[in-house]
Amino acid sequence: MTAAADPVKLMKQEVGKAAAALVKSGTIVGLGTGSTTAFAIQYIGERLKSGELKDIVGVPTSFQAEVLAKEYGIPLTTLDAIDHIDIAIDGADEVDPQKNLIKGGGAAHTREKVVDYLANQFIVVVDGGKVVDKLGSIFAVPVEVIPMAMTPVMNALKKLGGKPELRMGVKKAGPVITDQGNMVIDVRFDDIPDPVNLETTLNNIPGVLENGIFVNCADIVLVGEVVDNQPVV
Ligand code: ABF
Repeated sequence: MTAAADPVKLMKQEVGKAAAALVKSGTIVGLGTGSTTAFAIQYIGERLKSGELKDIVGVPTSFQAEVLAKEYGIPLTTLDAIDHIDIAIDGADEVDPQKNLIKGGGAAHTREKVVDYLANQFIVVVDGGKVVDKLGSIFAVPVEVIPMAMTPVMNALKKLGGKPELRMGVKKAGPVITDQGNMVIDVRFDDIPDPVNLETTLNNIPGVLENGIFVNCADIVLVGEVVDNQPVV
């Protein structure tokens, strides 16, 4: 008896496949982070393997994306070797009606923002649970901070009306450390009426490297749902 296919996994696979189908031969592809984007990376690799897709090169946004890309045979490059990115595919934790995002649940938002903002076309892949009326409804805003500034940044976030918490790792053994060797503070706001302004304000706090609010950058948002136990994109 085979286990019934998990409809959520099937849905994420379909979203990933739909994003991978947008990649054209001969292009430079930003490879995002997260479980939904992982399927897009897999299907890009399968398209390469079948010969349907040719001559692409990937720019990973995290160590996780780099490992997956190598696993699926996607050649990689770095931002020093290219002058543009044609398309980036990445996940998100929240998407609002203006396609503003909260990202960083995977503590990779700093490199993600570099790649996603550089891309000529940025494709976001999410499940329906990520779609919100207003940013901050479900997810706190991740803020990458250099360790020596953790306390003053916490205080500055409280002064902004936020409720900051240092992100701890598995089993609370210690703080999560980013690919840059920094820490992540997750800050909850009761309301985020102006994400553009908050994004700038957060990044102007001394000691903050990058925050997880992505504004005016997403071009296409692919949303997966499970309807009558079937994946719908
Ligand atoms: C990454 O994808 C992060 O910015 C975001 O937190 C995560 C979402 O992952 P998933 O697709 O697993 O929900 O880009």
